[in-house]
Amino acid sequence: MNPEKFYITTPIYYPSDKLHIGHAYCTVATDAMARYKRLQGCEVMFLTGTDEHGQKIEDKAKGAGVTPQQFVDNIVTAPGGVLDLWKLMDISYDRFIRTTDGYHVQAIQKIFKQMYENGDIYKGAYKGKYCKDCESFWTDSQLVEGKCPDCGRAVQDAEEEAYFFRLSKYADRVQDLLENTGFLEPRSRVHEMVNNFIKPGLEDLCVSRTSFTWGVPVDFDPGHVVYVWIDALFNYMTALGYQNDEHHDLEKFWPADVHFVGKEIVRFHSIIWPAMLMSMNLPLPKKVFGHGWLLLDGGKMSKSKGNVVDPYLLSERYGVDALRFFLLRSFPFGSDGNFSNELLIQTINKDLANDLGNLVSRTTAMAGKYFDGVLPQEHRFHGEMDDELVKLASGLRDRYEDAMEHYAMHKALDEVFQVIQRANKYIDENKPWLLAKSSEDKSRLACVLYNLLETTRICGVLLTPFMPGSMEKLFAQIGAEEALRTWESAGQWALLPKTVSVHKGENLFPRIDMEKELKELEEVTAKAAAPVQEAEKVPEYISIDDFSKVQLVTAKILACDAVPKSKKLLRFTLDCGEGQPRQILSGIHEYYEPEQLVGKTVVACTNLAPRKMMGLESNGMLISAVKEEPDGTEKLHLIMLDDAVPAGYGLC
Ligand code: ME8
Repeated sequence: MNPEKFYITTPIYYPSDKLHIGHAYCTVATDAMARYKRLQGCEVMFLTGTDEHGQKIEDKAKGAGVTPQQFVDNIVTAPGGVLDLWKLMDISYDRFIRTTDGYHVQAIQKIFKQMYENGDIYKGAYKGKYCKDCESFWTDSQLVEGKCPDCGRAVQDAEEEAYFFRLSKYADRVQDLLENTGFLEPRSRVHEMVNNFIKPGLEDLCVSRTSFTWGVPVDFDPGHVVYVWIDALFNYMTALGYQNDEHHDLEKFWPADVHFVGKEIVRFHSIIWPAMLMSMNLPLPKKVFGHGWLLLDGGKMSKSKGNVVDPYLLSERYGVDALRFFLLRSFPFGSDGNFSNELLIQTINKDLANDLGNLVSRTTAMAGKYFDGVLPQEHRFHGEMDDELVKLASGLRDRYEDAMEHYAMHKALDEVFQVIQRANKYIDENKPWLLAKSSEDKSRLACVLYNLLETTRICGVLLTPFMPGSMEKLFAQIGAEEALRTWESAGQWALLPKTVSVHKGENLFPRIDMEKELKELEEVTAKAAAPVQEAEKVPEYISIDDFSKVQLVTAKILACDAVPKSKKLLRFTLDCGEGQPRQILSGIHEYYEPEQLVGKTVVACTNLAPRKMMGLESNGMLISAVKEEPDGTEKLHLIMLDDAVPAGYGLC
């Protein structure tokens, strides 16, 4: 029995750069699953969206000279953005959430407060490392060669007053969930989570930040914003109406049937997410499935490495369905897969042009040539010759279902293509062109073509979730009416009318000339990359009005000492010409000893909003030059003026 409801999600994407084909991989997989479930008659909720808060977005927006909201809008809703990409890729999502949507923001504030009130969130001080790219906190022992263990990039010291979630309290329950239920798949990821994260000791998780503002504000403690992952994970429920009145599907669809997520974010989904739900006494999702990465030249595709593949370019050249098919046919969903243009073209040529395309075009062409497109009533069945194909095609739906239920989409496709290959062999065995020569063999010829059409129909139904647009065209060519495109019909043989009308149409998947195509592809890719590099060189101008908003003054250092318990922070008492001293904290202890600095004249920005660090208020910022050292680290040099300049003078 199929469940009546099915709730499936993709991760919500960071709109910090344009999405690449690695992002499309997960969304296409989710779409195929959602379409498969709809085909089975389930009421499906397919959720996707964008995860729009966090320091990375704030920094990028600053760099681009726009507000964070303008920055994300430009990647999500502008032409060529995320919404357009999903439209192009035929993604049939039912709901799209943006974490900047008002209803979500308010719901997150309520959730945070409830966890604070139930005692699972408490206030403390965070000291450790932070990877801005992954928006992840790390302890020293978790770093790999001093770098972020997920992405290998440099981490920064993070030290601030913060709220913590009592993750440690849930360690045993989460371990039990992972080890003793089917919550996380593939199974190999269970060992990774338990051995790498739970067994070494699960520490409480820092769940608020104060060093930037682009996030959901903690409403009962201004200055704190909710850690972006807490904000992001709850999207799966707020999008259904949890803690808001925008939607009303929570009862119907929660708990989710499956969250599809990339392997690097399995940790968040299989440890932090269930622990937070346990804290809120909420039902857990039924499954988290961690898929592998699309690799290019052996490394994960990522914009910052400059090795991304553009899904727009590939869909334009080969069609959306060929691209969707390639992604799910070529790589087992749980494992990494090496993307290459050769593999893409090879897959299109072999499976789509040769196997499926040939089966359809040969069958429809012969029906046209020998019967003017309409098969006769009389079909002569030949047990020995027909049984194997008929049996294989009739049982296909069950084998396919078995694979799909285990999220093994490549296996389901393999089952379909075994039948398609068998059908092509059946043509060679039966030699319809010889049967056509004798009028006595016409009924046998009709039966052969009919068996081929039925096989194609069943395969077409089961390929619909993967290539919806092309399968509609296929059904039109083989004369399969709507009623013969259903899940029920894919489990039955001989549903096409005996006198079916066939229409040979356009070639569904034209063969590609590999050598010529690879050369052209190289040229277009190079051309497409060029304007981006040019564009990146264009400076982001600000107006003089923008500049004049920044109040820069000369400041004399009256006193300086280290902030207790902080490795980085120095506390400065400054004369900024205001009649009373001003206190500013600056994270430069690694570069200067306090006594070196007393008496020096420096530059301070005095109209930054006051901010608390380690319990002390900082009223501005000292200006430093950032110098990159030969080993790649950055060193700050305070801008110092000579003694001729007194304190309190403005800079222009
Ligand atoms: O992680 N191959 O967002 P994101 C396969 N906002 N999958 C890839 C990939 C590749 N080369 N590159 C990226 C986030 N992905 C969070 C999610 S959910 C509550 C918050 C996948 O835009 C990646 O593994 O960085 C992840 O599952 C998804 O794209 C979104 O990545």
